Amino acid sequence: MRDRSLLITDVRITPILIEDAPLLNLQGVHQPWATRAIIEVETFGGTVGVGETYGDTEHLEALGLFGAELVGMSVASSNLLWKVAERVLKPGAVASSLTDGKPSSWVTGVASLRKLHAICVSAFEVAYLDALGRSLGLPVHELLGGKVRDRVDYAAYLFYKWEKHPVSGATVDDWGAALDPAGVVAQARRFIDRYGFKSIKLKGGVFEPAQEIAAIRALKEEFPELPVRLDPNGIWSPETATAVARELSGVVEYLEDPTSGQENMSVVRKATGIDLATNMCVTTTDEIRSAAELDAVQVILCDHHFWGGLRATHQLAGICEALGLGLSMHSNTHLGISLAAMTHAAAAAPGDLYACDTHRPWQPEDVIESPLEFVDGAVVVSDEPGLGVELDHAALALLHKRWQNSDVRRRDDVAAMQAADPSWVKPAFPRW
Ligand code: GKR
Ligand code: MG
Repeated sequence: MRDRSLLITDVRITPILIEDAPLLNLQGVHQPWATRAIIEVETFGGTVGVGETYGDTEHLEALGLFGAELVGMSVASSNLLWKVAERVLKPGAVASSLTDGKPSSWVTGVASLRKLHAICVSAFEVAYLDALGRSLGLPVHELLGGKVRDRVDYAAYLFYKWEKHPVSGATVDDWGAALDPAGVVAQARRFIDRYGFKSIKLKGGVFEPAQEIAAIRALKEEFPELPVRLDPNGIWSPETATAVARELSGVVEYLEDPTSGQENMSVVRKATGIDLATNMCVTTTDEIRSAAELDAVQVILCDHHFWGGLRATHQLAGICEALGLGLSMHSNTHLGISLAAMTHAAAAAPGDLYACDTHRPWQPEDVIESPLEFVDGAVVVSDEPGLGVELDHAALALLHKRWQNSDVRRRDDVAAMQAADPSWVKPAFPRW
């Protein structure tokens, strides 16, 4: 007998804009505002579950089509979300940029119909699990089989950055610029003093490899006991990546996407034996087999937002364990609902987990009451029902109003860079 109280009576998708710092990457620079979408599903029993995902126009349209199909479904039936995706999200019904096989501007592999399905399923699966957990009085990690760790470690995610946004002049933070090894080390020191992070990741692909190697060496000198990673988002040729790997062998914990594509990654691995991680060349389940056969990656960075949700993350953890691959988590600009979801998924993931990436310290705002904190580099896993977070309705309304009053509708780091430097062109791969 179906529990009527779990049936969905309303679905709300609220686009918002959040402040973002002028963080540099291979494409350009983060805009002053980043888009996100906040999902709410309300049940007949009056419970509301929340989710958070990408908020650019094309995703909002797809989420809208998808969300409209969910009234009357049970929040205990997230497997059926895949069926809804197959029925509703077809080429022609969604923006072609979401399925065109080109690299996504979120630097998360290529766009595909399968990935779009996974993105929409994930956004609502998190909200379903939150609502179900709240209704049953169980934390989300228990709906995933229970936590195998009480705390989830996150990494200090360093970025080369400007002091302020060049056009608006906005300073989202008082961290100042970080444009050389000394600036990067100072940023790491502040991250570690403030949050106690025990792993360091530097977003690279911004400067010539020699400068980024110098920054990594400076970090290692300053924090010899901490593992350090470098991620140039695939912008080096296999030859350059091999040369960098030779220089940084024994210095970095792993190199993340030093070059593009599984074949090139495999070349670097074969030549150097260095461990390689990815959130670009393995981003869907069907890409895992070839990567394992080629020995192209040793660590997969899961991101529940595009892997298909928290249960898909759990499955991926099992696959990684079976194949002897390491697991970590990828992040894009996000707020506290996503951090809570990542923490529950990571808490329940079997096997060893590398400290997870998070952009969370870079965004000063949130849409939840009592934002989650990093203590000793970790987030303590909540045992409260659902995700364990409460939506801050006033904050949500404010950030939605900002979205309504603005014309920022999607992430565009290239345009943001061109606003500062009209001669900037999106770099061709490989750049170095
Ligand atoms: O936020 O600029 C950024 C990152 O470059 C992000 O878009 C990447 O997806 O963090 C990411 C990564 O690990 O590749
Ligand atoms: Mg990466």
